[in-house]
Amino acid sequence: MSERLGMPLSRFILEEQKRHPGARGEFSIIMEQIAIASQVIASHVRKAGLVDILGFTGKINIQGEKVQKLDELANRIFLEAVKSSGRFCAMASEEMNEAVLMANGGQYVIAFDPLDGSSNIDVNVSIGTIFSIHKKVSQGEMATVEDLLQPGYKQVAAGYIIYGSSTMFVYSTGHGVYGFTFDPSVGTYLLSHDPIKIPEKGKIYSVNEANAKRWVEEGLRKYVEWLKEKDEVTKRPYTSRYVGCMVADVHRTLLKGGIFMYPADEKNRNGKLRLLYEANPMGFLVEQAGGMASTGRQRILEIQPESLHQRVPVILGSPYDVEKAVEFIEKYSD
Ligand code: P6P
Repeated sequence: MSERLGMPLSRFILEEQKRHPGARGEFSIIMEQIAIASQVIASHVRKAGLVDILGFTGKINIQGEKVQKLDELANRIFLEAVKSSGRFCAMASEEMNEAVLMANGGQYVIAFDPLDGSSNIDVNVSIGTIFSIHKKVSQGEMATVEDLLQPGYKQVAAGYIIYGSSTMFVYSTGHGVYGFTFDPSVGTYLLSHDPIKIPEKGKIYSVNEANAKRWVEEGLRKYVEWLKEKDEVTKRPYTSRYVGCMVADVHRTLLKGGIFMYPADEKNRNGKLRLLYEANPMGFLVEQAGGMASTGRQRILEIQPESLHQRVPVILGSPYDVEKAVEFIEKYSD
């Protein structure tokens, strides 16, 4: 039992900085601002049913999805917090067609999904915020899109906030994954998961099976049918859990083990989930927790991004389970 449990997020970040020489106070400022933004977003999410911010703005975002008012609000809140930290010179968001590029001396860039799973807002199911942070690599004063188009293994930090039965802040700076639970009586996040380690093998698979007939990979259809067969040795059949919000499904997979998938299908030839602000940050966290994150054909974190809103197939979770899915893909690949 970690004696650090209950430690406030701000103190934990300072302790972590002392443990990693060379880390300046940047992360403290960055994580503090992100945490504050998440608390403001959480306050709006918690009363979404009461305040007339439900329903659509009528606008369509770059994904071709109707934009919920809460999506726009969350984007504005997160963007302002990131800008006010003064540490970022480039920002990309699911809610913004173009990146925000600045020449403000910031040495970091961030990609985020301000409110993932927003279709769940109106039915009071968990939603979340996801963020991915890289170091600026371009030489000029002004940030460039290339600063945002870096492979996932170069992330210096990634995390998510899940607005569920409790509000949790989960992040990693490359030295393990840590979970903090918001305590309203204290008014801040307290360390509750120190650290998060994904089980080697799970018993839960998480995928929208309605798409199964359209999946590009025949091997995944065979794999999911295999999971349903009875076998004592491999503890099958697995059980199925699917929230329809990546943050919620990945959070459960991190804690309980198993596998989460959003495969490529005939409608979404590159999958539905976005590389920069969904697959990369979640893949980074899952690997930091001891798991694996693959497209089925390659490690997600090794993909060289080509565009801000690029999509990729996602298969992530416990090593045993991801390796088994990849094995089926290879076996049935034509
Ligand atoms: P489907 C939410 O809209 C999202 O982007 C992810 O959070 C989630 O995993 C996925 O889409 C759900 O998609 O097609 O199963 O509803």
